[in-house]
Amino acid sequence: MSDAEDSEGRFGLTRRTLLKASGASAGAAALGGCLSAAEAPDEAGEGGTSTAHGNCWQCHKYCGMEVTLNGDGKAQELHGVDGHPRGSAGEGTNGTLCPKGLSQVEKAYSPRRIKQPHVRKDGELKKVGWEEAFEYTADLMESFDDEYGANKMVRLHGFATAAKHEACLPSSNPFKYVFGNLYGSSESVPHPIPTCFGSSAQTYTLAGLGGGNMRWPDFPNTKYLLVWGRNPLETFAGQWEAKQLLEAKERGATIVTIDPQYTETAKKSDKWLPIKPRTDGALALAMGHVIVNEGLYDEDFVENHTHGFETYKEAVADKTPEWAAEKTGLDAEDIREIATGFGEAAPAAAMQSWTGLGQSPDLQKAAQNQVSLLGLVGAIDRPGGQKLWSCAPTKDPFKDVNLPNNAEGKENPMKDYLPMAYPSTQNAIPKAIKNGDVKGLTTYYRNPVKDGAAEEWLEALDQLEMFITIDSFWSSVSRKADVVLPEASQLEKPMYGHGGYGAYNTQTWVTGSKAAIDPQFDTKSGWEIMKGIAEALGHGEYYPWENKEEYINEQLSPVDMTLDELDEKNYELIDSYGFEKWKKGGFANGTDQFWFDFDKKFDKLYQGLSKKYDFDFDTGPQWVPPGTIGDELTDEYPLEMIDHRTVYFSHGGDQALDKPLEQYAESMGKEHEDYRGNYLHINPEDAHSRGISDGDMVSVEGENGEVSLMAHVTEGIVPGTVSMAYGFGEASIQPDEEGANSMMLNTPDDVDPINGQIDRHIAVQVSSSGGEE
Ligand SMILES: Nc1nc2c(c(=O)[nH]1)N[C@H]1C(S)=C(S)[C@@H](COP(=O)(O)OP(=O)(O)OC[C@H]3O[C@@H](n4cnc5c(=O)[nH]c(N)nc54)[C@H](O)[C@@H]3O)O[C@H]1N2
Ligand SMILES: Nc1nc2c(c(=O)[nH]1)N[C@H]1C(S)=C(S)[C@@H](COP(=O)(O)OP(=O)(O)OC[C@H]3O[C@@H](n4cnc5c(=O)[nH]c(N)nc54)[C@H](O)[C@@H]3O)O[C@H]1N2
Ligand code: SF4
Ligand SMILES: [Mo]
Repeated sequence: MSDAEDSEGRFGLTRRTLLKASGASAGAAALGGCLSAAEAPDEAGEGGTSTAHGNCWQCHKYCGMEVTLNGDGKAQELHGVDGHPRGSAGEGTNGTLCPKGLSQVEKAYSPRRIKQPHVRKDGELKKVGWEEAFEYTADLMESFDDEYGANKMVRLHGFATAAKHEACLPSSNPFKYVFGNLYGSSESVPHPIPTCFGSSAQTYTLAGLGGGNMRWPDFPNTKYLLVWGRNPLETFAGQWEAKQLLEAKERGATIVTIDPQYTETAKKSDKWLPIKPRTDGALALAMGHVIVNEGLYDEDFVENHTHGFETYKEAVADKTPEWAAEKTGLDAEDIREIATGFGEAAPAAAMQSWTGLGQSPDLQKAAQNQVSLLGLVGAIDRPGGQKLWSCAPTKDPFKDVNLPNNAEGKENPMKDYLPMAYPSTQNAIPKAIKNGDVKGLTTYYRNPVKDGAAEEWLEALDQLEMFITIDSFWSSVSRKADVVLPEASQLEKPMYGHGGYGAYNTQTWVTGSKAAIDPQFDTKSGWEIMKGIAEALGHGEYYPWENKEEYINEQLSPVDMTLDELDEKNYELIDSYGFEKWKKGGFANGTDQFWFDFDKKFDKLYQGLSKKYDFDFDTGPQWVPPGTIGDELTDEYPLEMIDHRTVYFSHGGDQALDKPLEQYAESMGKEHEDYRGNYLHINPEDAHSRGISDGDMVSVEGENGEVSLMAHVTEGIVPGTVSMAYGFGEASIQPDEEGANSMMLNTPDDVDPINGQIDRHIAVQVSSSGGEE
């Protein structure tokens, strides 16, 4: 057995928690930074409890944390921070943490964590110390460079590094700087395209709103909210969002949820429109038809700040609610009602949309029709409308070290696999590995096997000449790596973030905290891991900072603050800003107009697309029926499978923890079952005609494969559609890989041809796989 299977634990202690403990004497300060767990004086245990701050990073939104530590400096309890921009509804309101945030104590001390660095020796993963791990990594990288060239390695990073759609994540990206700039790997696959919501992100950006701004309206002023292909009461981007949504409802705003599933948000809404998946384009056009015909649009905005209105008018002219009712399965009167409600409330009318319209090429045009409604009623960056957020100024400390770019001019190993209009792709990487075009991979806080082409990924990972992972839990992915560098979780490292969307709609802010506890086991923060690799590669000169706190102090310098000062309260409000940003700065499409029509940029592209698929694509809004590019439902595969998130898990990041697994099973009323996987949500109509009862194990089969999981028979999903939470099954960090990985059914070529977004609408058949678990 390799060392990778090992899993016992021990608890650590920091100098800081000792100093903060009420019983620690002034003399403790004189001990300097050299206390380790083993050296901790016994008296520390008698000091009673103390508190420290933290910032939750489980879904990467920084909710403020108050950490209660016992006399031994061990984290005991977590609470929210009142007034926190992401963890509360704003000034004078309570801060809280969601179930994922609250499970951070379990995460910190979890025996399932990767407890020390591992490197592959004689074919097996062996435990090593950090020094040896860094040396081994650098040697491996150097010989890989000599043999194949550094550019043959692809970088996959999660949110731990800058993600493009999170406009205010730290604008510094050590992962990119070390593996890209210093080492010379030219290709990385970031978010949001092509794994998150590429099909809509690109469209929202072309229209001018920007990929991210479709998610967070100006809650305090909104009167009408369309939650459209999103479930923010479970997928809130921080606690503030769910709270402000519920406050808006209490204040009298109308909330309408448009979703094939009766989500937690649908339950709290004034109206649920159970739409057939991939038919949103029809609904949006019909709404536009009503708004134009009733004269509810903003003539001044349309005339002065938009492009292509004539095309738009033509596109909606014959799209009556009755026409859309037939496509969507909705009631024409409901369509008329929400169109009028939205139009009358504008500009205090907004939308919340994310992956629901972002994970299928058939939805790309739907997203264009949808975002057009905001331009039509002028509800962009006006009180109560779609907000354009601002961030506090920050500094990228690497700006001062004259970082070279050793990747410059190197060939992109994925160049032959790229989509039509986007410079990177993910689903084709396994094929590129098989073809020998890509030979190395590094992943940081990321598991591509749950995203798409799962089976192909699992095979391809075995064919890599070099695989370096920075992760926290063992899985069938991390076990395949040649180097496994274990990262410390968020309570164990300093954190810093600088604003954007949040509880303060017109104020920028910063938040940050020092480490509340020491890195557990023999782990390090990602920042330190990058520094270690850079130094071992002989690039130490580009890491002049002693530690992450010093580095964060530089990031904070534009707001004239240190991490010590920020840690006192955990957050600080910085500057005020207002509305109608587009008057000064222009739209996200780089012009001073909102685009109904993409003719200025996508003319040729849509001509190419029309040739490729037997369909006449327009540059303007239009109806694209499901199955035009994506899967068509057939007699063999008559059901449409989608997937979803729950409040207990952030993607595939916490299924190794017991509490979330228990809570999830309880929420499904299945805690008594000997099963901790995910569930297939299926309508009674579809279940009973197949002889399936609630709690049965079922098999889901598509063109590319078959998976098995437990059925959850529920009216809360429209007939003809089935859905499961992802992050389970094959390659999951769930210790037994229980449940199903929906992406075992995904075919690698099933992507949005324009941007490479992985298609997560798959035609399947479901059958009983023989009784209960
Ligand atoms: N708890 C939790 N919160 C999270 C995350 C997490 O993993 N866990 N991840 C974060 C990230 S990175 C993201 S991208 C967001 C995603 O946030 P959301 O987009 O809210 O994610 P889901 O909960 O999957 O909700 C998508 C909804 O779209 C619906 N849907 C699917 N297909 C269609 C369709 O064709 N039409 C319509 N109208 N609806 C459709 C599904 O039924 C589902 O309810 O969540 C963020 N917040
Ligand atoms: N089937 C399906 N797949 C999807 C989606 C979907 O809707 N359906 N949504 C997509 C979306 S919107 C997004 S944004 C992506 C996100 O996907 P990713 O960026 O890949 O994020 P996670 O799934 O959270 O990453 C899981 C990995 O992080 C590791 N991990 C957990 N905690 C830590 C830590 O503290 N440090 C480090 N270094 N590693 C840690 C886990 O052990 C695991 O290996 O997923 C996409 N994948
Ligand atoms: S919403 Fe939950 S998981 Fe996300 S940062 Fe806040 S507490 Fe953590
Ligand atoms: Mo995402």
